[in-house]
Amino acid sequence: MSDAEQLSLQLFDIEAVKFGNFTLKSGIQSPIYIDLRVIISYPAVLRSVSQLVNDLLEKSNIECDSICGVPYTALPVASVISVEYNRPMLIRRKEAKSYGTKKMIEGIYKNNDQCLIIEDIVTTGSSVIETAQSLREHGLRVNNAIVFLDREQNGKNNLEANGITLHGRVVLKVKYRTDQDWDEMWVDNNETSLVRHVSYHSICANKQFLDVSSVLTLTELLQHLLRHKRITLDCVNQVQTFIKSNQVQLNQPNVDEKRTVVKSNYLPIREHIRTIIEEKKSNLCLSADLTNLDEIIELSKQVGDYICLLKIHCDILNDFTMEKIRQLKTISKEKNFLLFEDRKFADIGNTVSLQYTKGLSQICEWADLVTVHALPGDGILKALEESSKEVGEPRGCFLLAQMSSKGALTDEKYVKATVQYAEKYQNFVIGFIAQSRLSTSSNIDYIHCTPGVHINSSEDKFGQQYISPAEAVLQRGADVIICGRAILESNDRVQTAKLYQTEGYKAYQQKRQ
Ligand code: 6AU
Repeated sequence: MSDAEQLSLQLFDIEAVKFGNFTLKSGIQSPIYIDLRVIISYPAVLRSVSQLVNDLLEKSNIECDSICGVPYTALPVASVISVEYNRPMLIRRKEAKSYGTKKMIEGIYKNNDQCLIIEDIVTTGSSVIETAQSLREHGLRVNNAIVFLDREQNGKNNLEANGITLHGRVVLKVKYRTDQDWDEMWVDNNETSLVRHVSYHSICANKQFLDVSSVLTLTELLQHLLRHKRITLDCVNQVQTFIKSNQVQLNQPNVDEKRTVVKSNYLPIREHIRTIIEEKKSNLCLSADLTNLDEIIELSKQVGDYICLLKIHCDILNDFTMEKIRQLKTISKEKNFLLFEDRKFADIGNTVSLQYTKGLSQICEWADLVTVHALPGDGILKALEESSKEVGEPRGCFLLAQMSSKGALTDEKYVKATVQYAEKYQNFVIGFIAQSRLSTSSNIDYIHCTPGVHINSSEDKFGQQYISPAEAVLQRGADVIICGRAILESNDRVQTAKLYQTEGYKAYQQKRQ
């Protein structure tokens, strides 16, 4: 008898699975009742459940820095796995504490740590989705979940609607090389058939995907019980009819999460910006050169609907924390603009890669876009592009080709060399910071961003030079206008942002006709 079969019988014997006529919380009459909470009263059963979950974890070759049991039933399972198999554990609170640290996640973790979710039963999938989302918001990577029992009540579809894929008994993940790239296959040795096929690119481009494996499905559980005469065929049929006619739809599929998956998975960042520009009728990048991140967060809520990019200088912020920057990132997703850190990297490859990924600000983790100088040579792009692949979302940069300030040394020769670097790293360099339309040898539609835009001023006291939105777009060929003080120093930032949005987009449309 297999371990799963034996455990199915034990679950029946301790009445974790009952058959009869039950009124569920929803008022529905059900011929089956499953309550795995009782297993804590039967240490041997708790141990077996934990062991099977851990077996699947090992067979699936899932690598994780920590495990997190969904409260409450999966918590003891995760604890046993943690102690027995020496796997550090995290706990996700259901509500934040009202005192002290207000932490949502207990336990020790670092940014980008890989965390595996453990759940006892998946019915709608909502608690797995919620847990994954919360862990991700805290900087953890969550790519896998293991569920003990899949009730087969549409959890799979609900999860898929949220960019999460449920598949049973994955035992082998095969990576193989295609003409252009690496691909992966999931192989189910139970049926020796391919149960799933995912392209490596989609996993790489978006680690938002979550693969959920289950130790046991309800059908398997019923079969085990039938085989050992614990239940009759009639009972099996009744339960299966009930399950088929009670497929659950999540009331509010998590649209945001889905949108994120679709966007980052299918839209390369250059097209993503073009789409935002069209969708929001805005080619305005707000240069939020403020020194307080709380103020930027508030401002982004007010003007987020009118911009396509929000640019900051994180090194001038006196209250920078990763938690706050994640809040800003969440707003950027809600309001559909990209986050742009104007870091102006200009060092050797090794140093910029550290500046991009490490330190207090860990720019690569949250900035969709950064600015880079071509001055040090193209090693800088190689280093940044390589580092950018460590995160699950697309990343890109703008190369500084021409500057808006008086006396800038960016002459024609420099611009030409900059364009050549862009062509060499065309997947990572999505466009230029420039004062004119640059001629390139490929037909890539590089995004040209022009700073130094102001309707009421022609310069500042340090040599910044301004032109109007129409001039930037129609005469200089800008796609995106970058405006800072024109908006920040106005009497009404929201109205002024709207004005620059209107002016910029009017010119953008005119240019594209
Ligand atoms: O509109 P302003 O003058 O208040 O701000 C312009 C913003 C500032 C500059 O650091 C930046 O645009 N900038 C850049 C960028 C974006 O790289 C290049 C440049 O040549 N000129 C320029 O002003 O945040």
